[in-house]
Amino acid sequence: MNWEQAWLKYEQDETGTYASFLSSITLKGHSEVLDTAVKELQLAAAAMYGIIPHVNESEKIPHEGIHLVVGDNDMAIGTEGYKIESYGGLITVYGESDVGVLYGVFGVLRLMRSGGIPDGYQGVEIPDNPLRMLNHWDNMDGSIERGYSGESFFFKSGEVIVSERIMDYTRLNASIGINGVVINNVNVAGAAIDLITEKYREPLKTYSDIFRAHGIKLYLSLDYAAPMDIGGLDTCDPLDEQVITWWQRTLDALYSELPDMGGFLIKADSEGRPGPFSYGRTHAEGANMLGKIVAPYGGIILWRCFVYNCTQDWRDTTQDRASASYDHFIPLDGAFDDNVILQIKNGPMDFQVREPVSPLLGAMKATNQVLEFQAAQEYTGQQRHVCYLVPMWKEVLDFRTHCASENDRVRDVVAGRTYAMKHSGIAAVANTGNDSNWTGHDLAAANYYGFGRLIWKTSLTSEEIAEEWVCQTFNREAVDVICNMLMKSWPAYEKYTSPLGIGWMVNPGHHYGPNVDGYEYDMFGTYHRADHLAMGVDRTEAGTGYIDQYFPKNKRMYSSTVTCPESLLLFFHRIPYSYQLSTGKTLIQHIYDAHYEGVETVSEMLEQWTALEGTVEALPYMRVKKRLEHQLDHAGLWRDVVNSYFYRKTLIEDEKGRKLY
Ligand code: GCW
Repeated sequence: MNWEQAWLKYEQDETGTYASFLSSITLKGHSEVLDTAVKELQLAAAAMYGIIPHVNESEKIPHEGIHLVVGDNDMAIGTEGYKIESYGGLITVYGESDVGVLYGVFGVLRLMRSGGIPDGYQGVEIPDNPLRMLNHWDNMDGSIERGYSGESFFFKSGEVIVSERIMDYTRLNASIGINGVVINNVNVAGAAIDLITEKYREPLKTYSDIFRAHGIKLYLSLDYAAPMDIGGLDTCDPLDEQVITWWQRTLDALYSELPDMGGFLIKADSEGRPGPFSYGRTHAEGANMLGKIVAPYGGIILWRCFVYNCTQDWRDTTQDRASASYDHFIPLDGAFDDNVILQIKNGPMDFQVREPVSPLLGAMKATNQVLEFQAAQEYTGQQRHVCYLVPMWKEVLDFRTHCASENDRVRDVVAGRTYAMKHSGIAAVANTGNDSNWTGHDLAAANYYGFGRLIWKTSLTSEEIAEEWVCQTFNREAVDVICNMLMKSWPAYEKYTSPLGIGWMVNPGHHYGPNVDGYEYDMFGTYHRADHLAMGVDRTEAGTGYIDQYFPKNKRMYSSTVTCPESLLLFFHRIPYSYQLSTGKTLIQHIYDAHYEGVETVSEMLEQWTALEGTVEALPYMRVKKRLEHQLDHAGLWRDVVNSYFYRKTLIEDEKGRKLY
């Protein structure tokens, strides 16, 4: 096997604490999901204690071991919730459905290896978000768009790979509560257009079977122009009868063989992708056409809101990329069918290290909404830098939109607590690949794990999630150090890259490494607008007017430089370099200092990690050390490039007299 088990490696437990529990499993009845649960317990028992548990099928309540109970409890825990109880020698896992029991079993195994299960323990868990999805941007040639962990484990040379690894991948997902997976890139091209055809049916059936046994649904990204690209039509107009018939026939055939497909994800009219705009149709017309076809199968259509003009003239200061999604979709609120869900990136731009929350979240009162995060670290160090994203995601989820007088936080909106949505939840662009440790950087697995855990239970803290993950991936002795490193990683990354919410100072194309003017002076650049006096974008009413998209309280907050959170100051305002921040520092001095501080933190992180030699396994130890050494060099480059740029623009000296090139 050339892959590792990440947080499911079930390290040998010499204390023997849970050996007696894991020696017998009692359950009533059969189902493929229950079988999965039993298998997982067997795996853990073998690896942790070298035992093979007795599996008993019985109606009677056992005295000891692990008891799996489906259905007969009187708690309203929903089809995915579970309850764990531990009394004497018995741990009982209740679920209303077998999937609930499976999640409960993963819950038990997690507790055994992190917080512990004391006698008398009782815990109920119900997922906060109905849809908990991963979106893979994997291409069928094996490459992964914005992938930093090797090649795809789904596709190679135009074929769908069926391997044992898919099983382990699925277990990792189920263990953190993921219930939907889109396996192919939203930019659907080449062989991927054919994924919906007979050609790939067999391997997709295998995927769907494995997923189903773990409570997960398979989704595909669609090419909106498929009726033309593979259907031989000369249009993909969603109101054209031939187009509708083509989709109907194609998707009927697909569902007849894959009846539990979850549905489809679509990127339309965005960055060159085809879509309904070409035919003068709205996104609602475009999405509902597909929605109607999959509705009888219980299928859903996830329609992305990442729609903007990527060829904006830099001289035109009235247009603002940040405003685009809202402008496109707000007029359509209420026009989407109830199995169509709009998928909205967390910020109005594109997964920068710091962005405000997308004003679209919460603004549509009559439209299903899914929030999209990016676990793949496209703009946050590409999994060569450590950047633990859970704290960022928590800030997004905790943000008060003021769209209602209560239950108005982003986490309420996407959980479906604010408005009566039929479907809602959270998706992340996945950060996995076929590297042996799944995520390239061993510490990037904290984002994979953390995403699942956070969206299951948004009240978990970033520290709690990090601690659980370290206990299961490394060991208890490493918890303090690794959690501390993780917790300071995002703030550090933010400090040594682009300042105060402005973003984008990366090399165009691959997006790695500093290039302050890379996007600014590309054909369409409109990002930091720095000159020798000031920088930042005025998005107030005097500027692009973007702040109008927020509910009044937030609009007021962002409109003034005094109340605007300083971390977003340059996103919302154009600020002279001599402007004094709340710390008493000028903007320019802040830029210099933050860049030095960020690099300092990375140097601390490297020292902390080095002290773990012998505490964590040798292989991951070396892998992480190498990446941290690179990070330190590269953070230094960021600091010098950004600081020198602003020094040369402004000719203002660093008060601390440090080296500026
Ligand atoms: O930011 C851009 C990425 C593209 C990506 C796109 C999107 C899949 O650089 O690689 O395409 O976002 O989210 O659709």
